[in-house]
Amino acid sequence: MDEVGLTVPPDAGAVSAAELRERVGQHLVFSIGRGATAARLADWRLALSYAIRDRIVVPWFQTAERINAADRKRVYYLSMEFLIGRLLDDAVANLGLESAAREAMAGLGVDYDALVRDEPDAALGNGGLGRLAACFLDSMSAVGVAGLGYGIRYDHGLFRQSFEAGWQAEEAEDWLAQPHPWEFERPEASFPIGFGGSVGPGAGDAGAWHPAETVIAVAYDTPVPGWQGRWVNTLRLWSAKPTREFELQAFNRGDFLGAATPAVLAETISRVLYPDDSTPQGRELRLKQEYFFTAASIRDILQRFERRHGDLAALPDKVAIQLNDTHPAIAGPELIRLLVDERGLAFDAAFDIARGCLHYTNHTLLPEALERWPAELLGRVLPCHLEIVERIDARHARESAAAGRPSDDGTAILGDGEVRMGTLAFVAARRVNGVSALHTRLMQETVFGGLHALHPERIVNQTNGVTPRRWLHGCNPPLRALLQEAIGDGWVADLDRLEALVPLADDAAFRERFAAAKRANKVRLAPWLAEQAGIELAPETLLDVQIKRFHEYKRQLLNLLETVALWNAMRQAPEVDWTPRVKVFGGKAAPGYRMAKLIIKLINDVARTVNDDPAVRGRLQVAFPPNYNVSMAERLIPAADLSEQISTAGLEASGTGNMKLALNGALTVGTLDGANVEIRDRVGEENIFIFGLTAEEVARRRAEGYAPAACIAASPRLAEAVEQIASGRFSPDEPERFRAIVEDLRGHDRFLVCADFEAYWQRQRAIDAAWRDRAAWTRSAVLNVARCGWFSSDRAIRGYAKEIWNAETEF
Ligand code: GPW
Repeated sequence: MDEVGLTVPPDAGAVSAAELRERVGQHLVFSIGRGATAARLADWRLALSYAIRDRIVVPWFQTAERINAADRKRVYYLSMEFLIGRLLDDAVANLGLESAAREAMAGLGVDYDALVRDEPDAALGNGGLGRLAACFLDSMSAVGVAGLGYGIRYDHGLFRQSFEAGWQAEEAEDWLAQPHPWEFERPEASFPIGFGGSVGPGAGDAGAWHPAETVIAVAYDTPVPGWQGRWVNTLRLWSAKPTREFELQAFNRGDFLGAATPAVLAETISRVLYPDDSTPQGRELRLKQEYFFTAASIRDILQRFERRHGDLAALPDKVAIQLNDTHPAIAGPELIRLLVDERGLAFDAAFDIARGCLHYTNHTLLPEALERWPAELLGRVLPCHLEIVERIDARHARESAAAGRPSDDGTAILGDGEVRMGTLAFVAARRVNGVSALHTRLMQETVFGGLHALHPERIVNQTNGVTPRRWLHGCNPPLRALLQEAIGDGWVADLDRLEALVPLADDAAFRERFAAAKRANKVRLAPWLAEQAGIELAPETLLDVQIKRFHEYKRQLLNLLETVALWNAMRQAPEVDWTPRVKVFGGKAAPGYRMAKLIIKLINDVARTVNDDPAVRGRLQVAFPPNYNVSMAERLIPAADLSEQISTAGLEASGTGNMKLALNGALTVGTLDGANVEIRDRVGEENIFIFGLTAEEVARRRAEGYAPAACIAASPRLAEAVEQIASGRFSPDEPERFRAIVEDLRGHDRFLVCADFEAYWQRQRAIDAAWRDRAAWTRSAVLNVARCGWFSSDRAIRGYAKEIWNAETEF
């Protein structure tokens, strides 16, 4: 830097509003090419983003220098999804530049908040899995882990959802339609990635691979500043580009169309994020995406290692690779292939090195959500890797036999013509982790039972967490201000400090101010909710939210049935002083998931009926704002009073929305599932509304032959609600519309909605009553905030660093 005589901006943070304003003006003119009078909001936003990015670059270099100088062990987080959302406000806050940025923009006549909202969400993920990866990136920078995230730079992120007559419609998302100011293209960091072809006799003992097609993976780097800008890691996303040679050969032959074919194939690979959450599509393009970003990342990792180290046996001392679910599980075979074919190692030595570096996080026990690839497809797209998978399976079988395990214990990687990616990831990993205490225990007892018996030290727990920067400091200014006054701001980097609030829960004056902050958030939300969903939110109303992907196991249908039953009860007893509620639903369904989309339509039909009914006006309203995303979560979560976490016990691996809502002072109504269990353990039984069957009870009910009809018959209010849906009460134009839902509820009810209905109803009425004692409610809400510090993703990352990666943390 200094050697080339550049004047670099001094320390992050140390910039005045005047200086920042000057820099914004310069970027507007010289980077955007526009003058102040012609500038649109987006131009100002880009100009400010570049000015902020300038402040990150030097600490970014300094972080790299520190890591290199200390030869620190590096942690690579491989994830198909990074649901990062907007970056400007987050970067500004991390650098401590909030007042400078506001003042600078005000001086230029631009509203800072409008400018922040102008930024499109980077929606490179579906839901919890992708958002967890984003929180982990933030925390790796916050605690100073030498971390690097690898993923795909999708041209189109998760689709935009709208409602057409209440049905979900999907439109392509276009976050790159405007320049993305946070990234740096790195054309020099590129690797050819092959597909198909054949495996011939080669140098190593796995045979050399001759791919039929090749694309180029090109890196785009986004700096990830940690709290106070003291550490800056990188998110490296790969984009697929065509190889030039291919194009030119065809072009020279006069085959112009053929010349474009590789370009089309190449660019298809990073074109679009698959919109399926927890239900993998066994499509060839998806497999190619998985291999594409994994192979590029592994090559990048090896190259970085080999620039500084000679002995490949030392790889596990310097490199930890975390696989976010099985999507990058081909990393094992790929690393072995590179070590054997290109570095000349023996298979067993290569396997041991790979297993020394790789770690796998499992996020689900749902059998249909576990990835399996037809061996035929894998052999066609990645012939060499299929051979390596067979060798890994053979070695696993030998280890298994040596340990005296039966050969038919169901732990084979290959079986029924398929490759079981969870098993592959497990066998090739040093550590395998679940994402909540319950989930990890169930992993050990169920899906990975056989593998756990063989490798009892391998499965460990790391309960999920969320970043307090985005999910408290950023999204909840009223509460942040109150915390600042009450306990300072140490909590932002050390969330356990929220415990200092515990005594304040009994301080009436503090409770008043806490309630006022919640109220301010609701007042802030109201106009938006009115505009998006035609709902009037009075601040006295209990705001009840269920925001998450639509999936039957998450049981939005249970919430909806209770809504219908409550509507009936209010109509039948208008003289009762009902607790007023607004129920908010938010979330997307996979475009091919018919049942989930039908449930969305049912919610919209019920919402119309209920909201139009004068008999419940001011008492019950249902809002379903379209296109739930990270930014919408940032609006809703601070205002919420009640958090719906009502999955069938044993099926939600962890949940992270549950943590965000509790951390912002919403009380949870929930089953003993995922991390709800740990939330209860921390906030205390009296500050959470637990109901329903436990995971063990669910298993027992199913084993006994669960029949929902008996539950419906035993609950008149459930029977009435189901009958209304069946008879077209909410769909008079098409009475049969919800037949599939009704038949499923009455016949099979795989997710035990009917079995839990009465318990849920009773709990909700207890919630109505609890809301009336506002001092006691607020006391519980304060205690939720005070005791949820443990759910920081900083704690989770420190856990991974110590117990899985064996990597240092700087702070
Ligand atoms: F099925 N999760 C997700 F395990 O968001 F792959 N998408 C997915 O495809 C899967 C899991 C998969 C979620 C879990 O459902 C949620 O319980 C968990 O909190 C989250 O991953 C992060 O661990």
